[in-house]
Amino acid sequence: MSDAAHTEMWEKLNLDISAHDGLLEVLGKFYGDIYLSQENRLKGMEYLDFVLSEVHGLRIKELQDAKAAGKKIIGTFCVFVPEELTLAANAVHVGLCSGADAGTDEAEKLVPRNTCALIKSFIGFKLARLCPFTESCDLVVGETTCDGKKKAYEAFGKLVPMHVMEVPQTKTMDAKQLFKSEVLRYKDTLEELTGVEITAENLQKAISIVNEKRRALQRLSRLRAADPAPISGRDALLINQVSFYDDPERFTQSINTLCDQIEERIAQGDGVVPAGTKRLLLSGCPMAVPNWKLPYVMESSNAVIVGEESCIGSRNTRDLVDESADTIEGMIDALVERYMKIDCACFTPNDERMVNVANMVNELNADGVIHYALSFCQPYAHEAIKMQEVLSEKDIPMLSVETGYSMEDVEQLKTRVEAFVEMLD
Ligand code: BJ8
Repeated sequence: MSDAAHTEMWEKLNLDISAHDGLLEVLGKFYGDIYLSQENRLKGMEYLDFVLSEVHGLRIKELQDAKAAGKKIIGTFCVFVPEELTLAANAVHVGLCSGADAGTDEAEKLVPRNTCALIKSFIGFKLARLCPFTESCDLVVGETTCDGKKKAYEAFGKLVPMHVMEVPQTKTMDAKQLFKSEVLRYKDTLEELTGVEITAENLQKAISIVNEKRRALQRLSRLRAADPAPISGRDALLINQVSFYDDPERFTQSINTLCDQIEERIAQGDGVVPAGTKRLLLSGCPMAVPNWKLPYVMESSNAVIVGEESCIGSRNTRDLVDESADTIEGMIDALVERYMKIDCACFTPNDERMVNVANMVNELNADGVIHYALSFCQPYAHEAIKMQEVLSEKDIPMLSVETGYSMEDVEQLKTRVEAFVEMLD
């Protein structure tokens, strides 16, 4: 696609062209510094570089072509929205979270200043007319997870067509029942929007597509237990980020090809860093594109990231949907079971997250954990305190970091992370 064709498409989506050009320029530079400067990258990462370079170009063109062919585009902000139902309704499912400050002043007229950067960012991108994904959506699905998001959707719902799913805050039987009724309500909404009936046949196929995607990401995650680390944490994060934008079947295939290359690399004893480099688990809030600041700081501090315990990471891929059901009711129950295993900090209690983090430390041979909470994120800031206690009982070192999207604190973060890495045995 030519530059002119891109611009014409963005104009049709009513983007602010000069502000959008400025954004792409900054992003391109940032990507070059943080990603393309890495040495010894796997060949398979070229696919990810390409997808990211065309994320506002060819991928948006694909969405527009899908729309022209009658498909609907569904945007989401949370891994609680079942992608399987979206795909079964022959619609496209995309993530809308963003990881850069944009339109913050305008966003602060709709939500309080002390709202996390992730929320301000998706509102700011909409108000500044910068996100072609949001502009392509026929429906945006929110969810009642943290207070910040559920209140922000009241304001955001005035700007886009919106459906909000109620996500319970506990995991009792009643809570599961509530979530089941919300899954059924989402199914009805999709059927009405798309005119496609969700049947046992199309849902079974969709469950299998999404499970395959998760299996590929699980395979990648397991391979990262090797020492030397065969892939950087930055690249693994990028893969998880791209999983929210790309066509799921094409993505699965490319990640499995990449995993074949990783297996060869491990068999040869090669890695992206020397054996014995300190290994860190990154745990906490999701990191949307282009929120690469902390991973970059960590991997420039004589350490390598070996796992991401977040929704753009293992929290989204750890559990599969049971594929044994052959009726629509059975499949809906299997979806509810799987989704209610998500250990988001919005739940109370949420002890399984502590267990899952400790397990990841063991499985991935991590030397320590960096807990990341976005500034003003109450749920993850609370759990940082609890996690510090739980991990210290197990003699697992942890550093708690709270930060936003601005680059102002990079040097300060680097000093703290370097000191943490130095004290790891
Ligand atoms: S399942 S983690 S994707 S809610 S950082 S907006 S929690 S104040 S993102 Fe999340 Fe779903 Fe949970 Fe995952 Fe609120 Fe915190 Fe902001 Fe957050």
